[in-house]
Amino acid sequence: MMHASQTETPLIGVVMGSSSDWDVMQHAVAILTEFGVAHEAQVISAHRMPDQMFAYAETARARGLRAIIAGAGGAAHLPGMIAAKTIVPVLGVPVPSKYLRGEDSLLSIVQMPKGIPVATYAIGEAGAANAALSAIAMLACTDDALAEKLWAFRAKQTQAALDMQLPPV
Ligand code: RP5
Repeated sequence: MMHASQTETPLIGVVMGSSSDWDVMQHAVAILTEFGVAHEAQVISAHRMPDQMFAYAETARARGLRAIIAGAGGAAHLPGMIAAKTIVPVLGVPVPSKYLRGEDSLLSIVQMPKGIPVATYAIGEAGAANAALSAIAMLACTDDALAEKLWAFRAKQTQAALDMQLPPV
């Protein structure tokens, strides 16, 4: 059964190789939701449903997607193979794996051949959230309201760091 969710006319696609990736990839969706960016999220497996993966990539640009956040674990070929079939920017998120803790995912995603880029993020939750923030930054190049939201997000984060207290020694 495919996990799928969608807000109206998605600008950002979030795809992942398995529903087991959701624990990590939900952090990308949470950021997109927080910023009010129209998005869709679904399971697309490079190895278990390659035809659907290619169809997704081939139709992405015509459907209006401006970036695709793709997360996968282990032999994480999903971001690279989507990138091979579309010119929509692909942001790859390495999902932690059971045996190699995501180092396999990271290397599978990051080491792309020259000519087919995948922007690769940190392993896990930070990578998923940052991929969404990068996608938002791309949209903010031509969307002043979104740029303001991004600056407000940064300011809030800065204030939180300024307010941090350490326990007495
Ligand atoms: C990858 O295999 C998925 O992205 C997932 O991270 C990993 C394990 O998938 P499941 O066996 O949990 O479905 O394709």
